[in-house]
Amino acid sequence: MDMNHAAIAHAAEAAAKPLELAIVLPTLNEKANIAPMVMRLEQALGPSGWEAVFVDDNSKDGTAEEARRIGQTDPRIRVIQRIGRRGLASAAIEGMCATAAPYVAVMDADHQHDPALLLDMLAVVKSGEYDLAYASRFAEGGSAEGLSSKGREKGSQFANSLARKLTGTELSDAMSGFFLLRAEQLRSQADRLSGIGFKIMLDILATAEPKLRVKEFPLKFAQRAAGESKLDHGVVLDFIAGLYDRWLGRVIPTRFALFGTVGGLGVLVHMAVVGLFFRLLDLSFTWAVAIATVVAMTFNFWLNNLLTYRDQKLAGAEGMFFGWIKFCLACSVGALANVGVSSVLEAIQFHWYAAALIGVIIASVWNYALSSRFVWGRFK
Ligand SMILES: Nc1nc2c(ncn2[C@@H]2O[C@H](COP(=O)(O)OP(=O)(O)O)[C@@H](O)[C@H]2O)c(=O)[nH]1
Ligand SMILES: [Mg+2]
Repeated sequence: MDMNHAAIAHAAEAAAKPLELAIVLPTLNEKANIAPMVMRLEQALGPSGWEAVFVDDNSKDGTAEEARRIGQTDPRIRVIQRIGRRGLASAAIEGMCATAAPYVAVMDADHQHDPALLLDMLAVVKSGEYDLAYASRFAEGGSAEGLSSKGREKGSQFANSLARKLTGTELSDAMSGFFLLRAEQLRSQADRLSGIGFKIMLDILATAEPKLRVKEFPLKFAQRAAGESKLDHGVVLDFIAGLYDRWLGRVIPTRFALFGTVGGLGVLVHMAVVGLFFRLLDLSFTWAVAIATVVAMTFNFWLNNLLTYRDQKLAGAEGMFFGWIKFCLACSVGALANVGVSSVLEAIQFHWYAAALIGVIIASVWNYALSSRFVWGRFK
């Protein structure tokens, strides 16, 4: 190494800052957005002192491979590839727990969030003046033009008013997915976060004890660069699920409660269809029950896909068809268990009402266990 090279190497070393900030970017089919995002991060944050953690839920388009390709020559770029897992909130939590950086930020990988805000956000948290900095589309100077519909804007405003009650903090954009805080703070409350739904920042604010001091930064919410949106924001449902999860989720898990509620509605559908075909259309009872069973299972499959598993929804004709078949198979296992158990209980002198009810509960646990694994889960 001649003198010149040595001097340059030395200068580079001196300039290299220790790791300070990790940017966590949950991804689902964002391949084309990765390389441009890395460039923008570098522009905003300089050559060192940061790393980007892409948390990819095994995207079919090769997002994880793309991030790895860049990571081979750029050690600031890291990948967590999750197999058989879905969900924005849990991806963000895992990413934030997977870094040595003292500060963590979460942002979307689709270029709707502007990385240029990161340094200012970091500065206010680092100074100790605030605990959490976030980018708001509705703060003075921000804009929500990138929001795809009026309905979503309305939903966001409704969410803010609910969030105020939940967190006791005035937020102009409670649904923001772009925020920064001390990693230590996040880790200290990670086991209290639900990981369900999309409102991870809100969850952090609601579970923090004592309350966090929050600083807003106006965000010009851009249009998504490449690819398409994966989320639909059922704001109200997210809130109800979130609230339930906080108060009762430890006793009866949120997803099972949703599944059970859907099942209850399915019973109503079943009864209505039996009534229609047996009483009104004069079909034989057996046929009426058979038709009602198929209708109710289809209804339950559809509603569970929409509500219970909305963060890992099946889509496309093929996905829906095979999902439906598997759901029906899962339910028939539950139905067999139901008939078996309730018959035995009735035979050993249980009141018929209790016997039937216990049969239903056992069947729904079975159905839930099987379908969460084979219809929407890991082995789908
Ligand atoms: N890891 C992971 N990332 C997700 C999931 N759903 C969405 N994302 C990512 O979260 C960010 C926001 O999602 P997007 O579809 O743009 O939502 P929108 O901006 O509200 O339309 C993007 O970077 C997505 O790739 C998921 O289930 N898992
Ligand atoms: Mg987006």
